Amino acid sequence: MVQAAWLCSIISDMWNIRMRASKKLRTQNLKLKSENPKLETRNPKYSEIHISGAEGIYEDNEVSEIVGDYTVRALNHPRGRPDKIIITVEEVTQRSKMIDALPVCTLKCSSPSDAKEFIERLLSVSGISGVAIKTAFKVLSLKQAMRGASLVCAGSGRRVEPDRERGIRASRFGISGEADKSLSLRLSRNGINNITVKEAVILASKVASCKQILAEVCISDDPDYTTGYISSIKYGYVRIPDIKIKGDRKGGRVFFIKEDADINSAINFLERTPVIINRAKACSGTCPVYEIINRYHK
Ligand code: PML
Repeated sequence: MVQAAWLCSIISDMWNIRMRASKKLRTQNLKLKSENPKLETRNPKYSEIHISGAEGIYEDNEVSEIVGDYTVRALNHPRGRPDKIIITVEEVTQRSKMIDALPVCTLKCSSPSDAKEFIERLLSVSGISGVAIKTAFKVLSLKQAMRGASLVCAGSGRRVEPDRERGIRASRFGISGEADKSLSLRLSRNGINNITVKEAVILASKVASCKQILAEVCISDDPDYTTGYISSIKYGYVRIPDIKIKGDRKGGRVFFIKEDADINSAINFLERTPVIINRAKACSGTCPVYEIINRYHK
């Protein structure tokens, strides 16, 4: 009974806070307006563009401060002012799984063509087939980036996410205060202690902790952000500068799943199981691809 009461208290004191800011853009073809002005007023077309997002798992006493921080972040993002901000504050009702952060390093890379070659090599040594790598490149070069990640079978290259527009949303992750401080310190020694890197490391660490996932590749859909990453338990979080040229709006995420995996249970873990990072690992500087390939983490 005592144990049950204790368990209940650590579960109900935690909150998952998620923020998503977006903006509606009118995408009406101007040519149509000149040809038929009525058409535009009757059928204006809009598409929603993603401005920013954030999430974490926090204690009761942090909720109002974090909601305030997320609101300020949403309103002041370099990608522009949103017209919709959704902040969800949801009680964590399951016990969180505690994991280590992935070790971080930056690949020596200075062009998108080198990046492509390095991605192929790193994915291939992670057990991803050529056809699956091809599928991933197709997804990452879609004109309109998917909202979430594509789930690609590591052998056959089949896409198995149930909804190809929405994709899979890695969610319900956070970092403990101590691990957060330690990660910041390690990242700052390499001059990369900023929210973008930190949040990407936290998300990638949760994804890599899913037993059915072999690797992840990510290219930001932010046209001004040209560093992407490949991550896995085996090689850690490998940042790839110049993965695309500045101004390119393409991007997205691909999770490579074992061919024989239980897809629904993997999706359930990625989207719904709360995971907290409670230890940061080594962050090293820039290194060549062969050094990363020769360095196994597990
Ligand atoms: C994003 O949030 O847009 C993805 C950023 C990925 C790379 C972060 C880094 O510089 O390590």
